[in-house]
Amino acid sequence: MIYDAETQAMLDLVRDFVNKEIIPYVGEYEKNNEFAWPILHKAEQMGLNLLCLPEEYGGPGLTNVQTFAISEEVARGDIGIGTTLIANCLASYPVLIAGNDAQKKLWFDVLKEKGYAAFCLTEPNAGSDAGSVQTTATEDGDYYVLNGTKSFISNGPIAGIYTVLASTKKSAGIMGLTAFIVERDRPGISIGKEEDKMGMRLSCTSEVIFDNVRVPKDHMLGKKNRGFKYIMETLDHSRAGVGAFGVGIAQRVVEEATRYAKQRKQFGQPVSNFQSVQNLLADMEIKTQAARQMYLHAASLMDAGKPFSAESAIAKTFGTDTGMECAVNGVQVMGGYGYMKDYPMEKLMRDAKILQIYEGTNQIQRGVIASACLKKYR
Ligand code: COS
Repeated sequence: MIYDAETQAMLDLVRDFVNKEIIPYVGEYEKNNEFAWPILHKAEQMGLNLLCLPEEYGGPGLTNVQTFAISEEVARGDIGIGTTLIANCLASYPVLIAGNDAQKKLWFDVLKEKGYAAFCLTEPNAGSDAGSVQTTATEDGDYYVLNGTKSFISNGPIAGIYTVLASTKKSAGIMGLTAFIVERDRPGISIGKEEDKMGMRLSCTSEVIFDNVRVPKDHMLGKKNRGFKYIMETLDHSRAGVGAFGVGIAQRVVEEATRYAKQRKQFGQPVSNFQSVQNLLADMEIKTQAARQMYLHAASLMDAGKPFSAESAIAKTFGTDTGMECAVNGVQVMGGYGYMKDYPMEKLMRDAKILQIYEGTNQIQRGVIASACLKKYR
């Protein structure tokens, strides 16, 4: 895909921001175990936390191609910063898919004011098996009363508003799940355990606990007991964006590894002269370029209003497997130095791993892709 001039100008701006304001500083924040608010506030000024806001609600009205291409650029800088900013899109999709005008206005007004949102699906016993949600929403007059614990929630501690999947009919399994908008300041919401992660350390991840939280009935998204479908559609959408994150990491790795290989001398010459190193670099470049086309293809289908579920899963799987493979090989190109914290490569390797896991493991994605094949090829 060749970007139009407007998209290319946006991407150039973001790349410049990432090079100047993200890449030089993230290592230090991570070392000091500090949340990178100063970087995030600068990113907010560029609107990077509001990428998926439609124009009618005061947003940029970007296409999916633009949103995901920008996501790649941000991920090239840091996956924790990327997840913090772009988890807002994941949290917003259920509202975009199933919300009415009043709900969209409420959601985007709070998001603009507070800056961050979170998507509350996962629970201790509902990970890949997303339909096993145990959080309940019980009717009480004009309200639903929510009880339960959500886990591994990106932006949990900093979000001003949540999308939450809860059971409204226990006996009905996935056909008894309903989606809600829940503001953070409702009584009964608290933040539980904050996770200490291997990588993606500049994103905050926590439990969000709902203890008799009263939510007005007009905060229910779409139809009662149809929430699982909206959440699956949300994940179909967001997964191509995770593929773009994988491409961002892969792109950064190939740049760092090539630069290093050109200046590192062994046997009296730069190691970039050796074919074994060149082969590693070439494979990184091939897969990075291929993975980029995959997420852009899924995004183009979305923009054209065509089905994209399998293509999004393909983009997620290949993009994030590529991110991980490139990071592992990037460490290899740099040898012992790649393993040390003095260089960014070990962080890229730790960061890449989560992408093969979150928003649906790559094993789940392969299941989605295979079931599309089984329907398609008769
Ligand atoms: N779009 C719309 N509706 C969908 C859907 C999709 N992509 N996938 C499933 N559904 C709906 C359908 O209505 C389906 O009913 P039909 O038989 O009428 O089509 C119903 O849900 C049940 O589908 P299925 O039987 O495939 O559901 P499963 O419980 O087997 O789960 C997977 C399917 C595994 C794909 C799903 O649970 C999943 O994506 N898991 C991973 C969750 C995840 O990503 N977790 C991480 C979140 S971190 S943010």
